[in-house]
Amino acid sequence: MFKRVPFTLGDLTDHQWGTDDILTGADNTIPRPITNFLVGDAGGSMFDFSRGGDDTFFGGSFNVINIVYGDALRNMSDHSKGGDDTFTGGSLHSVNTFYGDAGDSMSDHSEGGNDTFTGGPLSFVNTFVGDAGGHISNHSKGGDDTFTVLAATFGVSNTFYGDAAGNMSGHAEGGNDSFMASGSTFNEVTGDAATMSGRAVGGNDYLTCGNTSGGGENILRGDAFAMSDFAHGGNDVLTGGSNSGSGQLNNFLYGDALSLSGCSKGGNDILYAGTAAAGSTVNNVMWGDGLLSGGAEGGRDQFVFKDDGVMTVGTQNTIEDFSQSQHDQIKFIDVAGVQSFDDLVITQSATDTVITAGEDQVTLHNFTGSLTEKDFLFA
Ligand SMILES: [Ca+2]
Ligand SMILES: [Ca+2]
Ligand SMILES: [Ca+2]
Ligand SMILES: [Ca+2]
Repeated sequence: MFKRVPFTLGDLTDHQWGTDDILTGADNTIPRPITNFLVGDAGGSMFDFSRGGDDTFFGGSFNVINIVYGDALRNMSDHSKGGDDTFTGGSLHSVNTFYGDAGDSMSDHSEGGNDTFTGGPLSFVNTFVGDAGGHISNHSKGGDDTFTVLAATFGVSNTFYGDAAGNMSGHAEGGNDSFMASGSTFNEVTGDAATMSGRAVGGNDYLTCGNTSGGGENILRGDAFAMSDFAHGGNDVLTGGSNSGSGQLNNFLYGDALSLSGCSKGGNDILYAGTAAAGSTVNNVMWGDGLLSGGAEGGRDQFVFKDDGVMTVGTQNTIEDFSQSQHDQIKFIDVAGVQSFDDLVITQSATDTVITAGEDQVTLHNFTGSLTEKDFLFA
């Protein structure tokens, strides 16, 4: 039987279960920044069959640093389980960091909860880690976490890890996480963990950068920076940001990771290029998997170029790892004058292949094979 216990500075153990609390950070009234430090259940670690409560956090406003831990400040091990926690960012110049479950690592059979982060309209710098600030190992699992920031001012920056900011190893499994940001100038988004090794499996994540009215940079990785050993990427959907203002927006999309080595395997991912309005610029650099070495294998990926009226993908689009043997495909949606393979103009330029589709253009870097109807989809 579980026993409900209020917040403790120590550990949660045995069948202790943290209460469901509402924690509100202080607003700032002085000219220097202040820090709110909020923890949902345990100031120490969680062991045995302990559980975190479902907590609700509100960050403070006006030049405030909010640092929030949904369940445990330190580690989660054994069969411990995080609660489903909710964080809402403060307004005006707040800097928000939210760890959904453990500030440090998760091991054994621990499980992260399903946590939710919603940024305030003027939350300036947001860092979200869905489950563990450190590593996830053994048979531990990340929860299904959700991050949303609809920024109202220019210059907002978001960093997101769906599961762990460190390594996922052993038989660790990432959750199915969701990232959605619009109006932000810089997004660095990783679906699962910084690195994945052992037999870690990435979750199936939805990572979406919305519209900005000006330049900026978005880096989206479906699973990790680097995958090694027998790590397996999830089947992720990545959407680059669009640009309705001036300046240049750069989208870097990696279906799995920057590098895959050992016997790691990429997932089957769908990558949407970002768009730009007339007079603004978008640059899409797309990798279905990442740089493969050793015995690493890529998945079956789809690269989507979808125009939306005056918002088009334009001509600065490159696919870095298009592969016919992996059954990758290129899809054009709502591109004016392009309904079938016959509407495409395909030329070679040194070691590249250039596809012209109406006003849009896609370059397949280091690809000199002959493209056929089977390589394309139209809608
Ligand atoms: Ca909690
Ligand atoms: Ca979580
Ligand atoms: Ca993933
Ligand atoms: Ca892939």
